[in-house]
Amino acid sequence: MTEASPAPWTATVLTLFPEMFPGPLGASLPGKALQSGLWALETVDIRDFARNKHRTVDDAPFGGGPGMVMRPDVLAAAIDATATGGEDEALIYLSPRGRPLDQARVREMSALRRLVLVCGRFEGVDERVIQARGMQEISIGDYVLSGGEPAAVVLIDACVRLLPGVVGAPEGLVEESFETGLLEYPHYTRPNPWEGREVPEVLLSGHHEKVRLWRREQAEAVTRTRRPDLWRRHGEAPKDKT
Ligand code: 4GX
Repeated sequence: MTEASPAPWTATVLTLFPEMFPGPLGASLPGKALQSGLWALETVDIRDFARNKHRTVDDAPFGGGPGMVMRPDVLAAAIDATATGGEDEALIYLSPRGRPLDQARVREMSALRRLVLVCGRFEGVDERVIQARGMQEISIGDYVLSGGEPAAVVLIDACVRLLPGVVGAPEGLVEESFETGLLEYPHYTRPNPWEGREVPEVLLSGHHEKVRLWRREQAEAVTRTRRPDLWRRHGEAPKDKT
């Protein structure tokens, strides 16, 4: 007899544009993992929860000003029909006002059972629905998108690649930027030379210990110059023996 497999890690996206999914999540690594049932994707069309015949989801801001705001009643109805409020689930609003996304947060979210991601359009959503439903606000960076959907894609992609069985060699994940607290060392492959540029000699030497030390130096140098913020935090973090 074959066992029914338990529900996989699931992303449920609340959006006015369900046709934007799976989008890039249907290709490459996340796409293959989706096909193999290692994770699941659901979309909920927020407009299905509109209450009038015109299916209105937005309205003018109180206090005046440009643009439109997503109505709290419509969004709350979509959330209440979707989210369970269980502690194996996170309810997230993607917004430039949110706490910046980082790899530690991605790791936590990939360890849950389900993410419910709310994608705002217009100037945003009524503040009261964020409070009333206890939504976590997360930003993918200091720039403004035309909607939360590309941010949801980014967040889901980052989570999915950490799920068991999605990335072939999990050792590779440990060495990565942000897991070590450093940016990655530079990579090289054939041909050598290429356009007159030589691959660093040490990489051709076969001395594994020298290669390891060279890569560590390179990672430190690039982190120090490009990301002084990461470099300072790396300096504060407890070091391992290597
Ligand atoms: N990281 N956007 C949210 C609507 C909006 C506008 C103003 C709150 C205030 C974004 C980001 C992002 C575009 C999603 C605007 N919400 N999301 N949307 N940066 O730019 O996550």
